[in-house]
Amino acid sequence: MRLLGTNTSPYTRKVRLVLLEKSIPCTYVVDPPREPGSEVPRTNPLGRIPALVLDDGTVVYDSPVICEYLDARYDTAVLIPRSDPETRMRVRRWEALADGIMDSAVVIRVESMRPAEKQDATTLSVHGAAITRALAFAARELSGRAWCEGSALTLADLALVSALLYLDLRQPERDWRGTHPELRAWAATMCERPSVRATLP
Ligand SMILES: N[C@@H](CCC(=O)N[C@@H](CS)C(=O)NCC(=O)O)C(=O)O
Repeated sequence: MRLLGTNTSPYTRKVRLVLLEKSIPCTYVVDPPREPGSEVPRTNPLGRIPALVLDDGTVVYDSPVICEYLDARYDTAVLIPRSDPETRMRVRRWEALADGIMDSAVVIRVESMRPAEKQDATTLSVHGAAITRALAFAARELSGRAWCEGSALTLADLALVSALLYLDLRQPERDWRGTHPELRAWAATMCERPSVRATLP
């Protein structure tokens, strides 16, 4: 099994965290999709990373599908609770929240790389505000808990830490730790995990 991705992609990082936390053997291939000769456009019709290539050649995308597949396929450390529909929904909702933060941060990153006179202020403010609201929601939901959901690590934690650390990378001016001490405390603990350390960009 091979995972195509890059070290700065937060979606790739989420999948790498799942692989590490579940101790699933997988070859990680750094493959920026826009580089000439990249395998990604030939592998994932959407031309995006992460893309997981199974041993029989099957390609799995995008990151929520990959994470769900890996969690269902391998029993080591179940990360998406399998029995209770409400708990399962909340874990997947955390993932959607985290992915949404990543989506908006990527939009802002792409927009910010355009010449200043061509940047769309509405796009920047709409996506900036979405991230601000999502962070406030996450902080309220966490409010002093050790884990996003229940009493153990789930995909929710791995998705959220991937989103927050992507903000550190791309929006270092956004002081989410200062604004939300609940997120700061939770993230500090998460950042001690070997999986998180091993996937630093
Ligand atoms: N919803 C997708 C988003 C994946 C995505 O947008 N990945 C970016 C990199 S962070 C990408 O591959 N963009 C294509 C490009 O850069 O050409 C997922 O969760 O996997």
